[in-house]
Amino acid sequence: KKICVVGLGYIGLPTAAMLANCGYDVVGVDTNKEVLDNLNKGKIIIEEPYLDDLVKKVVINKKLIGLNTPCEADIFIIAVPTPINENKRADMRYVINATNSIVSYVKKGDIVILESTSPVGTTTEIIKPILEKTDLEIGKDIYVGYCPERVLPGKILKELVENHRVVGGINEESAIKIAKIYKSFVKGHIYTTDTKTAEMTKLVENTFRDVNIALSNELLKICDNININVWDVIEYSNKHPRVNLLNPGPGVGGHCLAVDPWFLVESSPNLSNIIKLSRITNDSMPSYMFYSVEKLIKNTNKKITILGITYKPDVDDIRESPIIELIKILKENNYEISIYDPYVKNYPGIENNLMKCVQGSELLIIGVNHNVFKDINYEKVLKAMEGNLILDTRNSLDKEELEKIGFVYKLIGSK
Ligand code: SAJ
Repeated sequence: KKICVVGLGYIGLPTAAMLANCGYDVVGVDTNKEVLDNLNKGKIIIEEPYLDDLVKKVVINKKLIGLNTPCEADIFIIAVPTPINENKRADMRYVINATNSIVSYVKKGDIVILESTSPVGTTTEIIKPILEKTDLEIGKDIYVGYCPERVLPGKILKELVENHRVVGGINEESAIKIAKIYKSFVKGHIYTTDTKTAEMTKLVENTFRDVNIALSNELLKICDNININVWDVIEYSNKHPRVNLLNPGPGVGGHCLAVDPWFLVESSPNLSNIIKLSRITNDSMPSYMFYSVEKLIKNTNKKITILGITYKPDVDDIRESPIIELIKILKENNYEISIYDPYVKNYPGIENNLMKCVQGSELLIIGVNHNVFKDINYEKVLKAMEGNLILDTRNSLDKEELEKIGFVYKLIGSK
């Protein structure tokens, strides 16, 4: 069977490679020439453990090829981005374009699956009407459904296989046929339901995490205000069998948690109070980090170095990164800053020489806890710096060790 995967991003590419590895003939479609040129050489341009080896293997075996337009296939998978616009409403342009782009290739008996995280109703109200242009009967001549991805960037290949999946079919037959396809590589259970339930489930999962992080971020502010160490409070609270607080931090980034809860707010604005407030709380954290910086140094002539700007550790993704927001605020307030992140290649002002970067710095901000930062020689760093301050926004470094070598270490949310 032949599969056409439209969108070769963080989700489309690993899914395409996985299906190709299971024996399907897969065509990956993307409009980005750089992605296609690399893919057809067996290479990837994103940072994701083991994905490079898998892609290389299936491209060499000719099971996966990249094209810039869709083609005739038995199964179509749409995995394109669903961002939000400035009014915090879903921008469905890519989903609409992708669906339109496959219409002339869809034939009787084919299966069409949407994977992109989308507002509730997308499959029935956007995908279905577009596919009706084929004059084929939806659910009878062609099978349509929604199967959201649930993988964690950094662990994509592992979670693609191990996680349970939810498939929402436009009718039962569609759901069963789609579940069978995923069964080829998913070891977890595959639950079948209707499309709206599956769409809602995906949004709820990410909202759950966002709301819980917001609670911890709010606790951080409260603890700061009453002079208590929030990390101790979280540690002790989590000793309770039914409490599991998440980590506070500089804010919530990435293309999922910072976006998806807004789809729920959009659908029921007067009812989604906690969800909206959580988004606002998490979005307020970069400003709160700035306030923490200003408590440490209030002199615009001093240089600040930021270590790590991605939205979370050990990835190269800076989409919605709260540290990028913090950088913006620091710049607006005329701080001189230098930026170091070994995972990020093309960000304005990024420096790939750590020692050059910290030269003359008054303050070091740990923006994200990349694992490689543990191996930094902080003694050497301190010597190159002008001052001796560290602000850790991720609770990632050893206070005692740093203080022993002469740093003044400040962890957010601690006294
Ligand atoms: N974060 C905190 N505190 C925490 C955990 C995370 O501040 O305790 C921050 C991170 O630093 C990061 C953001 O939240 O900025 C999101 O990171 P994440 O690791 O929680 O999640 P993502 O965005 O990489 O992936 C999420 C996952 N969803 C859930 O865990 C419910 C993943 O399973 C989804 O597939 C993915 O969204 C998606 O694509 O929807």
